[in-house]
This record gives sequence, structure tokens and C-alpha cells, in this order.
Amino acid sequence: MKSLTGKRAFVSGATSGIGEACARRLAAAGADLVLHGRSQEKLDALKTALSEHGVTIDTVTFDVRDRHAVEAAMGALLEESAVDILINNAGLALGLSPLDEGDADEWEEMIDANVKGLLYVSRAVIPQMRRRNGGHILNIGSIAGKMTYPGGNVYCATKSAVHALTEAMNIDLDGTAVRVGNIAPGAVETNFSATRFGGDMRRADAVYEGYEPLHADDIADLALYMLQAPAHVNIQDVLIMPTAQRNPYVLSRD
Ligand code: 8X3
Repeated sequence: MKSLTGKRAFVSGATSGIGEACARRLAAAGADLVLHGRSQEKLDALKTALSEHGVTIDTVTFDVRDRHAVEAAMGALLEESAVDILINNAGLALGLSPLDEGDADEWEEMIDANVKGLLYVSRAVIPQMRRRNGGHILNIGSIAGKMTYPGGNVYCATKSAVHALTEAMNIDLDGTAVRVGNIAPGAVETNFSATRFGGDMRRADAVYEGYEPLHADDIADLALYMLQAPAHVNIQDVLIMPTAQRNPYVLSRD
């Protein structure tokens, strides 16, 4: 496995869940970090927690849905120093209603963050990866992008788009050494469900009851495996599920 010492990794949505776990694993593997989030306070706390690893840690706050904010912030930080690793993690699910009962504001938030936000950040980072003929992008997709489930409608559509964009990035970067991978998890116990259900913790906790879901660290371990694979190995697409959950419909609880 390759060392990540001296590599600079940008993690979007680094203040919790899968993003935070990836940041922790990357720091432990020696990578310098650019931690992105919307709360400077949370970013500062994470930076302090990771300082023991002796890597360089920068933080940046912007809303990935705000194209001009993304362009300005990414332009400034890429001018300082290039990014070798991009983890497109920022995103969310909101609601679980049939389409005809859906909330258009929630749809827009998911589409803007999960699809357009990923595009804006990637659009900023990819040109310098192409120029330098190197880099690795990991997009956090979902089983929801491979199988549509009841009430998943717009969230599933956004994750299908992430999968399509991962394929597209690989095609567009043909002839370069840049690698692009999609990670598609099933149920991961994070604040994902609390966000989806608007803070209704009874509903959120019930999602993970009676079986062992994936943990954010399981996804980070996979991400590190993909990033540390030899340069000729491009792991393009991985479905990672809890053993108890074979697909969104087949889940065995105690
Ligand atoms: C997270 C997995 O099945 O809850 O994207 O949508 S699922």
C-alpha cells in the first residue's frame, strides 16, 4: 500500500459522519488535509483533534450549493497548493415521501448539494489534476443510486447522478493518471437519518435497530484502501453493505 505522506487531500462535508472518518484516517496515513464544512467551530475542533498526526491541516467554509462561493474558495486554496485527493462527500437526504407528496424545497436542497455541489467542487479541482497528470477522486454514492426504494425518489436520483458522474469523470480523464472511484454504501450509522427525518430521533434510530449497520470508519477504511492501491489500479465502483442488509429491501433484524 502506498503511503499518503505529502499528499494533500480535500474532504467535503468533513465535520461529521463519513467525511470526518475519512479525514481521521487520511491524517493517520500522513496526508495533509483541507477540511471543508459549513461550521468553522466544528472544523476547528476537528483540526485540533487531528493535530497529533503532525500533518498540515487547512480549513475552508462554504456552502457547496453556492457556485460562486465554491469557485472563490477553491480558486484561493488551489492557488496556494494543489490537491492530490478529492473526497466528494458533502450531501444529504431529506424526507421519505412519495413524489406526489414531496417537498420541492427539499428536492432542490438535495439536487443542489448532492449533484451540483459535487460538480462545482470537481470543476475546480480537476483541471489542476489533469495539468499535473495525477490525482484521485472518490465520490460518495449510495446503494440508493443503484436501486430505487419507496420514498427514495429524488435522493435516489441524485445518487444515480453521482454514479453517472463518476463514470463520466473516468471517461473524461482517459489518457491521464487521474483515478476516479464511486463508493456506494448501504446503511451507515451517522446523522444521515436524523437529517433525513428532520431531527426525529425516534424515526432515525429505528433505521439502525436490530442489526449492525456499517460505521463511518468502515467507509473510511475502504476509501483508504482505494487511495492506497498501486497507481495502475483504479477501483471505479464499490457497493459496501452491512452483512445484515443485502439490499434496501432485504434486511435481517434480530
Ligand atoms: C444511504 C443508504 O439506503 O439509506 O445512502 O439510502 S440508504
